[in-house]
Parts: sequence; structure tokens; C-alpha cells
Amino acid sequence: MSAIQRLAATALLLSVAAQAQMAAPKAPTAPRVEAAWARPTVAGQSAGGGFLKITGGSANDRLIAASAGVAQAVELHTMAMDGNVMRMRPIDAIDVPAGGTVELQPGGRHVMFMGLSQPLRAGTRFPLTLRFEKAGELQVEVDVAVQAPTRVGR
Ligand SMILES: [Cu+2]
Repeated sequence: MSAIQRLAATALLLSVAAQAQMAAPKAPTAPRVEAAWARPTVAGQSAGGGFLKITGGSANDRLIAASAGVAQAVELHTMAMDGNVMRMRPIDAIDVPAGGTVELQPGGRHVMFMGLSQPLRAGTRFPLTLRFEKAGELQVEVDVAVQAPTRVGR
């Protein structure tokens, strides 16, 4: 191989490498969770609702499970009319579209802390682990408050 041929081969390799780099997809981003909060509960109340805002990442995903140390189980719930009574119903998953926004709020879909080990006290916070089908587990802090926290930028 002459020096010229070697140079040409090197240049070719470099340009292939550069193209491969340009074609490489951006690193995927996971869903983001903000403003997680739960209503305070009173002694003897065994369950409480939690609310939060999810912003989808770079791929369509689904929230499929949740867990928290304060509760024996955390379920995903929706509210639906049953005759003329509003009832909660467990659901398997909550769709989180890429780049979309999903709000879990009072009167709608929420996470339900079942079997509370102690009352949720206003002003405290506790960790909640959310499990997404693709992004895996994400831990957030839940603020116990009577009302939804004021969100920055709203
Ligand atoms: Cu519920």
C-alpha cells in the first residue's frame, strides 16, 4: 500500500466514522415527574390518593406500577361513574405518550396508597417509586398537602 493509498483509506474510515456518529440517535430520555403530592389522612384511614404530573420522554411509555414504604401497596386508579355514583377503579397502566403531558389529579386518575402504615401528615414528604414499562423505575418525593402545590411556570 502506498502512502497515498493509506491516506485515502484513513480518510475513508474517518468519513465513515463521522457519518455513523451523525446517524446515531440521540440518547433516549425518560419520562419526568413533577409536583407529586398526596392528601393528608386521619388516623384509621387506610388509604389515600396521590397526584402528580408526568411529562413523556423520547419514547411512548406506560406507567405500570408504583410502590412506597408508607403503604402495603400502591395501585393505579381511575374515577368512573357507576350509575350516579363516582367510584374508583384500579387500572393496569397509564399511557405516557412521548413528549406528552399526563396529569394525575383529584377527580381523575391517581395513585392510591393502600394499607397505610401511618397517617400521611401535612407538611411531610415520602418517597414513591414509579415503574415505567420502558424507562424502568423512577423515584420521586411526594409532598403531603391539603392542596396541589403551585407549579413553577404555570
Ligand atoms: Cu383510588
